[in-house]
Amino acid sequence: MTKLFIADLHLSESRPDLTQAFIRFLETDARTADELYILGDLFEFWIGDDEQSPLQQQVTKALRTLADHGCQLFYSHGNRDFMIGRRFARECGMTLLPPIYACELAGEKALLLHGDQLCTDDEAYQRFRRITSWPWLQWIFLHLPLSRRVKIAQKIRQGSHKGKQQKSRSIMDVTPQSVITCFEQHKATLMIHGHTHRPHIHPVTLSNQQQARRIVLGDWDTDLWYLKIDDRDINLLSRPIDPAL
Ligand code: LP5
Ligand code: MN
Repeated sequence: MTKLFIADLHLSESRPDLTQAFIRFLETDARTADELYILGDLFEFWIGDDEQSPLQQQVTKALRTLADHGCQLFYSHGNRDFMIGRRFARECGMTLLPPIYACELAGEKALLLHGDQLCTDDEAYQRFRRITSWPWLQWIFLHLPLSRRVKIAQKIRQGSHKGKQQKSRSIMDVTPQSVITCFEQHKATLMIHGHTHRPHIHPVTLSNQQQARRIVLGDWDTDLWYLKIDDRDINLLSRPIDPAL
């Protein structure tokens, strides 16, 4: 049983090389997998399933083809594409996961999540996250014309970019105590997430001295990153993305 995990591809019309690398990944690596987990921020931003842009259509087709080949697809929302809805998931043949998904992996209780939930020292971000999760606000946003939605998303992205320049590296990383609390609340010993763009396998010591592992996936930019778990083998892998793609 082979399971692959990816996150933070940030696909957009301005990076066709990333889209091509992703499609190739789906046609090669993922074809040999039984399950593919996308742990958020597949897109640079998402303004509604009704957008139906050429990029969305291209990605939908590639994911659907993989699903039709028998690979099970799972999606966990990121902080940039938290508006991905049931319609897009259905079209791709993907199952949407809850914000923290508990399952068994490599014989351990594991948690799958995007990771932004763990950055609790970033109070401005957590406020932003709370406000944008309000259903009535999302409803109003989704009923605006597409062109307005794109402008708002771009404004928020600019605000986020500016905001990040004022924040320290540690504030934008996970808060260690929040990681431990999350492990303990779910009685888990393995965690897989993205968001921070700092790929690594971290050992974590829980309050009762039990050992756990936190695996951070890498973002796709110059290199593509994925985690491969088969039977009891866990490998965090990367390779350069060919800019000529
Ligand atoms: O994404 P990244 O890595 O750059 O930064 C994140 C946090 N930023 C965000 C914002 C997203 O990048 C943009 C999301 C676009 C969504 C489009 C749909 C909109 C739907 C609205 C539905 C109601 O998540 C960043 C973290 C960083 O990770 C590290 O963890 O620090 O957090 C922020 O920067 C948040 C800021 O601190 C506060 C938000 C500024 C918003 C400015 C809005 C201005 C204009 C609004 C116009 C209406
Ligand atoms: Mn993210």
